[in-house]
Amino acid sequence: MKPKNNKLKTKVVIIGGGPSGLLLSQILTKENVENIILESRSRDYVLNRIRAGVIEHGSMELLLESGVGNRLLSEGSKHSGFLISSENNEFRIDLNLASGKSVYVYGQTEITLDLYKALDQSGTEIFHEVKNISINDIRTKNPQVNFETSEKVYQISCDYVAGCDGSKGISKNFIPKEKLSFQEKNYPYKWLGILSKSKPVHKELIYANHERGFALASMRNENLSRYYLQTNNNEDISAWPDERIWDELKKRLPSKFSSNIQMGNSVEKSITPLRSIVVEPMQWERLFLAGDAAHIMPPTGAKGLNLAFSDIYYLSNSLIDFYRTGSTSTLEKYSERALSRVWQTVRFSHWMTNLLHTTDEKKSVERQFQLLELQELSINLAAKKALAESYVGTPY
Ligand code: RFL
Ligand code: PHB
Repeated sequence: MKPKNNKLKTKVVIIGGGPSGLLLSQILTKENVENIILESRSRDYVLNRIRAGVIEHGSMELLLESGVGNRLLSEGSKHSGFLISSENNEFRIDLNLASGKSVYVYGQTEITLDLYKALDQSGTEIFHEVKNISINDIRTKNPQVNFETSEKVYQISCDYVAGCDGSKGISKNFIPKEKLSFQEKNYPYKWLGILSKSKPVHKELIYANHERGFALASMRNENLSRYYLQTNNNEDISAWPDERIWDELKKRLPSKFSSNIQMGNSVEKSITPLRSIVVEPMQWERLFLAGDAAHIMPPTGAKGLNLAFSDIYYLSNSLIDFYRTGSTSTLEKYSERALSRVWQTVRFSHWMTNLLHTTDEKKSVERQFQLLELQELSINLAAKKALAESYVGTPY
């Protein structure tokens, strides 16, 4: 029998220790707003999850202000453009068209590590491998969060709860169903990702539109490449040995790049379905949702992590404002402010996904429209500028 009811008290309980939860904790801790993180996985598992790589200008600034951006600036690489190819021809999107801004290539894994180091230094409490979280009394001034570890059963009383537990998290289940709307779109393809110890094929990212399907050549550093391939929804990772992936990448990237591709061993391989989901509202009483817990989108625009960070910007500011002034007026506006940026970003990710992926019907009207739009984008400066502005991220 586990000992019962170890009682704790804090201001904000953060459910989920991914990038959203860790960054929220870091910003609150810097402002002396006490908080506790509850994470269902082990620290090692969280630190080894390979995900995002492209960091918007605003995310870089937010990380710097939060005291965790120095390594991003010294070890990440600044990218002022990327290539789009259509069959064998490519053109460049100059990100400087967006008021001179750039993006940074720096792995989500590294950001998570930087955040853990900062939180260790400040002594923030993080419980790992927690189970059976329940949120109670969320409509009162004194919500309670119950959970278990392998040794003990805990109860934390707090002022607010932040649900930062990703798309499969449990926080949103504590909002009455009739209060929530889920808007969902599933795409008819998946992304197969491979991380390989090899020199990237080009110094900038290449988004490749090809009749065989979309491909993306990305990187983590000059010795670590990250590639993605569009696959059918019914495909399994076991059907994709490394050789087949390299073969397919060579076919989909323009020949001047694919002839240089270095085929290193894969360090990680994964397959992800593509979906857009928006949960509204992002607040109910004293429970706030942020990051993937509230929205996910296809990774084509490199937006998920960046959008999670803009939520955290709004949420942390609102909480800090409450603890400074006692007024809940900015907290009450959180959901509306966050959602306006969410919808813009989900729309952009959807547009970029449709522009670059192909369906089985190669001669369809959609394919003709797509090729025309790519051709237009390759020559139209206003269209390039609009894409650059969305890609570096709208200000918040
Ligand atoms: P996360 O990262 O899912 O973290 C949620 C955390 O909550 C924990 N958790 C729980 N904890 C306690 N109790 C429970 N019941 C829990 N259930 C879950 C989980 O273990 C986890 O630690 O959500 P967060 O923090 O909101 O961060 C979001 C980002 O991870 C995500 O949006 C990005 O990775 C998306 N994404 C990209 N975003 C970008 O901005 N740029 C990119 O280049 C980019 N590339 C990508 C991506 C996502 C990808 N996949 C795998 C979906 C590329 C890919 C392939
Ligand atoms: C990545 O490097 O993981 C990456 C880059 C750009 C994207 C998505 C993922 O659009």
